[in-house]
This record gives sequence, structure tokens and C-alpha cells, in this order.
Amino acid sequence: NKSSNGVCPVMHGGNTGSENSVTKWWPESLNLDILHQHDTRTNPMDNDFSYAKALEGLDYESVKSDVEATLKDSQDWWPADWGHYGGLMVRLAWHSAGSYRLGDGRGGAATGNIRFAPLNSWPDNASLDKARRLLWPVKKKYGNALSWADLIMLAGNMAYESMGFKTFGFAFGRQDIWGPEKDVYWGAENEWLAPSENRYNELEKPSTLENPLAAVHMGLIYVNPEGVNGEPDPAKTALHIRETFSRMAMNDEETAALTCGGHTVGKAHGMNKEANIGKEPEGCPVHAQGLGWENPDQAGKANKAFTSGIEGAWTKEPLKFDMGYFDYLFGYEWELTKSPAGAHQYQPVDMPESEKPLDPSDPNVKQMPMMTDADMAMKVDPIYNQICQKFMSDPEYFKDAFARAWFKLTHRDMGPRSNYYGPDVPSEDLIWQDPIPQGPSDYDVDALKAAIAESGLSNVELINTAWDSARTYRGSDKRGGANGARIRFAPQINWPANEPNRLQKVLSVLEPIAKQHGASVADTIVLAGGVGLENAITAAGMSINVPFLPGRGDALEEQTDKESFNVLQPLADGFRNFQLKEYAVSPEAMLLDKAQLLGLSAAEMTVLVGGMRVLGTNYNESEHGVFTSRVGQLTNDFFVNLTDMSMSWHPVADKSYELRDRRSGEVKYTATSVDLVFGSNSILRAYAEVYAQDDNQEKFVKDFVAAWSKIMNNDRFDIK
Ligand code: HEB
Repeated sequence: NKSSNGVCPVMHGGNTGSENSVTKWWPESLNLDILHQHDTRTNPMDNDFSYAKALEGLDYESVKSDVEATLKDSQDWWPADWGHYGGLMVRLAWHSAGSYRLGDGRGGAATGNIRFAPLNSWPDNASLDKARRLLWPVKKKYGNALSWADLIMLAGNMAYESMGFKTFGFAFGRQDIWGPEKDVYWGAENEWLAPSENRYNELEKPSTLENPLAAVHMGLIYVNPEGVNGEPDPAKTALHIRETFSRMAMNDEETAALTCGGHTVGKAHGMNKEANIGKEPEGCPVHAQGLGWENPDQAGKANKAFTSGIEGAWTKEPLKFDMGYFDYLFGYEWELTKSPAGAHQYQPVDMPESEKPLDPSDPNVKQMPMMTDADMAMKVDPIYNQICQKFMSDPEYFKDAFARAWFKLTHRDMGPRSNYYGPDVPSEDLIWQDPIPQGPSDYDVDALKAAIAESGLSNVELINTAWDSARTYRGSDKRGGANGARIRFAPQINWPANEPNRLQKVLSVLEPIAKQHGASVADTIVLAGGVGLENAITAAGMSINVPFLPGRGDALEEQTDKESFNVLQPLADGFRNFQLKEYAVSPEAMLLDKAQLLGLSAAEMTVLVGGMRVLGTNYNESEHGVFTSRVGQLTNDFFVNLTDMSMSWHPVADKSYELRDRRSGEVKYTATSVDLVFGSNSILRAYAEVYAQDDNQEKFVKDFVAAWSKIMNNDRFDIK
């Protein structure tokens, strides 16, 4: 405790602050907390609350008109530029969505995470605290039927509609979380906006940005608007825009459309000195009430605002979606200058007074427009320049490109279309949604089961194929999974983790069986896993049914964006003791990461690993961790032997281990660190003990089946 004499006068035994984590002494230990976020203890909704159901009661048109009215209702405590919050709300939505990165699917707008640390206090998100607060009356009015996540994105979308742009559509369906996301790695720096060198191998080569990061600085959504490390050079900035946006799943045309369409509205704010601005929200005292970045000189004037330090509008009419951005950027020469706050920015050469935009507060005053280094990149970079030429020569094409890119940006992490709700959901399938046709569910499941059982495939073949097809799922952006059976297509079919020879053999047997029985291949693969599992349970002398939900569909190859599936490739799969090669991160950390993406709890991860080992489902039939003499039976032997003190544990070559009989020294089993972590990590050991107990053999099988089913059905968003 920090009281001056070191003694706290009142009873104060709880560790109530954020600085004294009880495990801080061992920073290398696994952070299993990432498996237990957003659970029923944090969620204030009733246990049976369903957002999808609540949405049924939402009056969409009324919400939309309330948002529209909010946009035009300027508040004295944060007055709107030119009397309209359009630009601010677009930036709110874009910054919510722009934290998404394709690498692991984390970040993004689908959870309302921008309400919490660190995102609510990122330097790049300055003033967005005000944007959310402006929306509070709407949130309050519609309550549980309108999540913050949906409202934030709707506000951005409505902002465009309100400024004369017909958007591609809008989907509701984002469910709020109730605390910070603990699983997202945003970089290792301890300083906001630390120099970019920290996260690149070579700053000159943007592709060397540390994976999966998608921003050039800690606390930023994308690139530094003043240039790389704050040094203006649009050609260099362009290369970093290309890299960061591709990591947000955007190609060159989408990136140019978004940047140009984004900066067609609104303005930048730099009418003060950064030194005068207060702390970010998380760092403020209680009386700030969650608002940060206090500007002591604002005095209720929009034209005194400070956000980025850059100052000015990009177009003549910043409340209109028009071609004004191109008119300015390409119609004038631009020279480097400084904003009132001292930030690098560009101003037009010889722009007549009549062409300039109005002051955001005073309609009798004209102001100088500006371009950031990132805007200049659209002109200076040959590829972006060419795309902009096309946009300029065909405004309808630009509008369509922007509409589609904006829809993708704002819906990218919601998963398949079955997660979309509301009257404005576009009917067109988009390839980045990984579309899957609804499959049949009216076939004879028992007959299909019998055919699989007689197919001659081994249990291991059945189980592994089902597992491999389902394990690509990641809850971060709800992609991957068994539905669609994309494991049949490149690139999956060739991934080393999928053991291509075994996979092709199994598929060649299952595909005709599926066809015969009128089932999808996707269903057949999953059902086959269940058949294999039930056999292994029977072999262990138990009888427990593996549940099955039919109705998966088979995606077509042309519905599959091969490029974007590469990120789903398992580089490690601790559940099958697989590691493509050695990484800087430990195999057990990679297991934990995968378990988090699969939505597993620590207990579920434990039971699955232990069960998979004794089933003999290891990659390439490796014997590491197979702590049993009756391989193929679903028993708790893994846990019994792991906790058996008659054995000792020894590191040997190849980062593997031996379990030796203490007396004779005889090697009984071999293991990887993924196996042994269930005995060494005190939390995982506690779960391992539960499953090793004499009274829990049946519980072990039941829990295994439940966790298995969870994996198989992770992506069944079609089931309401
Ligand atoms: Fe942006 C604003 C940068 C992209 C939309 N931006 C802004 C600013 C800056 C920027 C600096 C200012 C802020 C203040 O307020 O001060 N961006 C940027 C960059 C990039 C971008 C660097 C990359 C390239 N944006 C973008 C996009 C979008 C946008 C993509 C969408 C789509 N922004 C925006 C808006 C605004 C901005 C709308 C305005 C806001 C207001 O008005 O408030």
C-alpha cells in the first residue's frame, strides 16, 4: 500500500487495484484468464438473455430516426462541427472496426470493446469518448434491444446516410462484452506511440511489422498521419498504409476507397497544444466521469477542439458525401506546413478564398483546408494514384467501391450472414463472409452413421478428420470451422497440419457416402468424428452418446477466398501435439491461444488434450503424451499417469521429455511441454487432478464429449 507511512489505517486486504497481479512474479506463466473472459459473472444480463431475441423487439426505423436526430442535435458540452456530428460518428465507427486484424481475427467492432481499456484510451481514439457519450440517450432509450456495439456502428452508417451517401446496407447483431478483452496482443511497448522501430524488424520494409499487429505504433489504428515516426514523406507512408490495411483484410482499391471516402467528410482538430490537453479517460480522476482529453480552452466552441493536433477539413463541404476530396487533392498543389498545434500537415497552394471550407463554428469565416501525409500518399503512390484516377473519372464506380469497402470494414468480424439482423441487411453474398449454403437435415442420420461405421476407416481417421475440419474456427471473427467443409479445398487440403494423405483418403471414402445418403460432406465429416468417438467410448466400457446437429452445408470453391483462408492455417495444434516448426512462443502458449480462439474454458482445454492423447490422435502418430497402454479407448489414463508419483520427468533432446519409473529408471512414456504443462502449471494441474480422480472417470468422458461437441458446433450460427 502506498500510504506515506507504509501502514494502512483501515482494513484493506483486497487486491483491488490493477497494478498488483498476484502472478506478476512469474511473468512467463500462462495467463489462463484469457479463457475466462466475458462469462456469466461479468455479464449483467439475465442468464437466458438472447440478443437475437431482444432484437426482434427493436423498432429499427425509430432507432434510425433517433440516431439521425442525434447527429443534428449539437450539444454545448461538445458542439458539432458545422452543427452535425457526421464526421465524428464515422470516425467512431471506423476506429471501432479498424482495430481488427486478419492475422488472428482479434480486435474489431463486433463486441463494443472500444468502451473499455485500452481502446477507450488509445491516443488515436481521442474525442471518441464524446462520440459515445452523445449516443448514450439513444442507448438508454432502447436498452437491451440495442447493443453499444451495434449502436456505434449504426451511428457511423447513419452519418453517411445523413450526409447524402447511400450505404450498401447495415446489419445489427453485435453482442456487447462487459470488460476489457484480455486476450488481444497489441504490442510489447510500454509507451504510447513509441517509435515504430519497436515493432518492425526493419522499418524500411513494412512487411516486417510484427505479426499479427496491424498498426505502426502502440495506441494507433493504422499509420501515423504525420508520416513514418512523424516525419512527413507520403511515398513512405503509402507503403505502410498498404501493409497495415492489408492486415485489416483490405486490398489497394478498398484502402484507397476507404481513405478517400472517409476523408470526404468531417475535419481534423488541432486548435490547441497537446501539452494543454488532459489525460486519457482511464487515467482520469472520478469527477471526469469517464471522459478524457480535457481541453481547458474549448469554451463550448467547435472551432477550438483538439483531437489529433492536425487542423482543418479535407473538402469544401465536409457535411456532404461528394467528390470534393479528389477535387482538392488532385486540383491543387500541396505544400508542407504546420497546424496551430505544431503537427505536420499540408496546405493547398493558391487556393482562392471562395474555394475554402467554412469555419466549423463561424459561418462568416473561411478556413484553410488540409491534407495529412496519409492523404498525400493517395496522390504520390503510383498504385493509389491510378486507383484515384479511376474513381475520379467514374464517380459511380467510386461510390460503389466505397460502399462495399465500408460495409466490409464495418461487418468484417461478425461472421456469416446468419448473424445479421435488421431490415437493411444486403441480400448479396460477399466472398469475405465465407458464404455457406444451408445443407439438408432431413436425411436418415442413423443410416449415415451405419454406413460410416462400415466404411473401413479407422477411429483415428474419423476423429482426426472431424477435428481438423472444425479446429480452424476462431471466435475472434467467427471464421473457420467444420461448416462448409472447406477442408476439401486448397489451401486447407494441403496444409501439413491436416496430414494431406490421410485427409484425401478419408475424404475419398466419406464423400460418396455423403452423396448416397443426401447429407452434406460437412455433416458427414462431423458425424464420422462422432462415430469414431462413440467407438472409443464403447471400447472403454462405457456408453455415452455423442450428440449431432445436422444441417451443415457444403461451400463451393468459388465461394472460397483462398487468400484469406491462409491465416486459418494451424501453425501449432497442441490438441494433436502438432507444431509446424519452432517458434519464439512456446507450444503451450500456442495451445492456450488456440483454446481461446476456440472458445474453450481451461477445464475444457484440459479434458480435450487428455482425451485426444489416449485416443491416439496425435499428429503423425507421435507417441508423445500417449500415457496409456490401451490406446484408442477414451479413458482418463493421461491424467492418471501424469499425476502418478511413481514416475519422474526428464528433459531430453528435441525439446521433448521422458517419464521414467523412479525405481528402475525405465522410460515409460515420452512427452512434449504441452503434455507436461498440465502437471506443472498449478491451475492446469488442478483440472488434471479432477480428471485423474477415481470418482471422475465418467465425468471425464462426459466432459470430453461436451467439449468435443462445442468444437463441432462452434460455427453453427444457422441454428437459432
Ligand atoms: Fe481518418 C479524421 C488520419 C483513414 C474517416 N483521420 C482523421 C484525423 C486524422 C486521420 C489524423 C483527424 C482526427 C481529428 O479529429 O483531429 N485517417 C487517418 C489516417 C488514415 C485514415 C492516417 C489511414 C490512411 N479515416 C480513415 C478511414 C476512414 C476515415 C479509412 C473512414 C472510412 N477520419 C475519418 C473521418 C474523420 C477522420 C470521418 C473526421 C472526424 C471528424 O470530423 O471529427
